[in-house]
Amino acid sequence: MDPNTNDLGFPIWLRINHFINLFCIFFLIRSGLQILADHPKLYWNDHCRPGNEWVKFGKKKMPTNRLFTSLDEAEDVSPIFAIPGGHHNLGAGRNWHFLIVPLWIVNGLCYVGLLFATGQWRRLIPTSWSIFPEAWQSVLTFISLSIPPESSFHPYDPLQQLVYAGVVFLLGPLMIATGLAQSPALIARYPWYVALFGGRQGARSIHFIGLMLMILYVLTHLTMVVLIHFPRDVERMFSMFGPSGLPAMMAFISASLALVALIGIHIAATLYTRRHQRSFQEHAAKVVEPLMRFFFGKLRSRQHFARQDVTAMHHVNGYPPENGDYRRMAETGFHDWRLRIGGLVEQPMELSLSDLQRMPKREQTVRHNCIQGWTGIATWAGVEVREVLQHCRPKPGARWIVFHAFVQEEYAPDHYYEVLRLDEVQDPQTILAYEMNGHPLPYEHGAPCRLRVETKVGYKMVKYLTHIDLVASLDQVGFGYGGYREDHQFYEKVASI
Ligand SMILES: Nc1nc2c(c(=O)[nH]1)N[C@H]1C(S)=C(S)[C@@H](COP(=O)(O)O)O[C@H]1N2
Ligand SMILES: [Mo]
Repeated sequence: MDPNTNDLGFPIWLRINHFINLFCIFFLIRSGLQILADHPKLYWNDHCRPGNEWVKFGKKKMPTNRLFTSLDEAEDVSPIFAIPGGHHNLGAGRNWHFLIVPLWIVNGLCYVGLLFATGQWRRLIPTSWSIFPEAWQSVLTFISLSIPPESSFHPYDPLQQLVYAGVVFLLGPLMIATGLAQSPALIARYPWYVALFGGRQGARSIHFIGLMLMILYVLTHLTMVVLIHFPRDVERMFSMFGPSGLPAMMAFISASLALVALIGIHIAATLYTRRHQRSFQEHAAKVVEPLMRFFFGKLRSRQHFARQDVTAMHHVNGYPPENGDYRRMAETGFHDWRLRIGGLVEQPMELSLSDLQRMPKREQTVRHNCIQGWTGIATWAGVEVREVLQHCRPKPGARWIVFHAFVQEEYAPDHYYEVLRLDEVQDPQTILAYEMNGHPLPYEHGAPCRLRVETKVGYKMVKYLTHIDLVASLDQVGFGYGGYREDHQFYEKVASI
């Protein structure tokens, strides 16, 4: 072994960096499990056909004889494993994930930078091919349940070195790459990128496998620290002879304190998130939303799937309205339905289905990305929102555009509504769709007319439209957080990933 490596030690920056990393990883794992629980099924293609998943968690069985929605498929998860735990706390789980990711990445970049700046890289990066046979020897030693002799343990044995290098330089970047590939905005703009992973479900599946590897790594790493390093430290502490007694005691105490602090922070964060969902949502939004807008906000969709890519059984979220108003209109083929556009516009309008059909028609075959995790591909046709806006001419003060739906029983007495910023609906693939796969919109997918905005996750695309309002401030809409899901389920309003 390179003699230099014996003198590397553990500089203070390395310890702090390590602590921050562990702090982040725990949050990422726990919030990741929360996100997974909302659609605990993984697939290898973007059709997400029921029964086609390669792995599934939870015991729920979906009915085959009637409509079910993806909300019915969500599973509960214990707060011991997930943050914040519970049922459908997806909004808070995502906020934790996206709050921590930037910190984790910055910390990781500092780590790699300092590794190379200080020569510490020799700890991690193998400099000889002999590392592979040597690592194999270590595997054999561990299988025989003995611990490699201390002399060959400094700073790391070859197996450790290989695993550490793999985690830092392969697993970490892969998690970032497959995480990014789940942003609807990014993959709508660069469809080739997500194709690298075999689609969004491929990226999601690989992200999950990475998560499992990460958990495995953290567990073995911590076990090793507790089983091997702690006893050695204690032994040296008690020997107290020579130079190693005091540093060993310091190492033991600081590592123990760090672990206790980590657990304490997690318990506190979990309780806080569960008890103060609204205030957590507000605080997280200050960080998460600007970052999301900065990285994904300006991307325009450039998706063009082929007709034969269309998903045969597209998932549904949100049951069709059952009430008299909606029924009556449905019975006459929505002949009496009018889409009202009002608020801060020069020219309020009432458009019938045939008015919409007479306007320039746009057709697009695109992927739908539900925030819960499933996807589906369909051809949607309708009128560009920007075209309609040209006719009604927004007033200067108008900043937000609100889409309102018919009352659905699951949300009664309220109704579903979502808000987009006016500049977010300028994408030509943002349309008021009245056709799906060449037919009038089916009931379950939003008849007679629904919004499609291809750079956002699905909850923004209001189905069963009744009216559209232009407003100056979010305070004028619901509780003021940007839509029904934001108001009631604590989602954030940018929805680009
Ligand atoms: N009116 C209304 N629109 C809605 C919803 C809803 O519950 N009600 N669910 C949203 C969510 S979360 C998703 S993923 C998509 C699902 O569209 P689909 O049912 O056509 O697949 O619709 C969105 N629009
Ligand atoms: Mo969704």
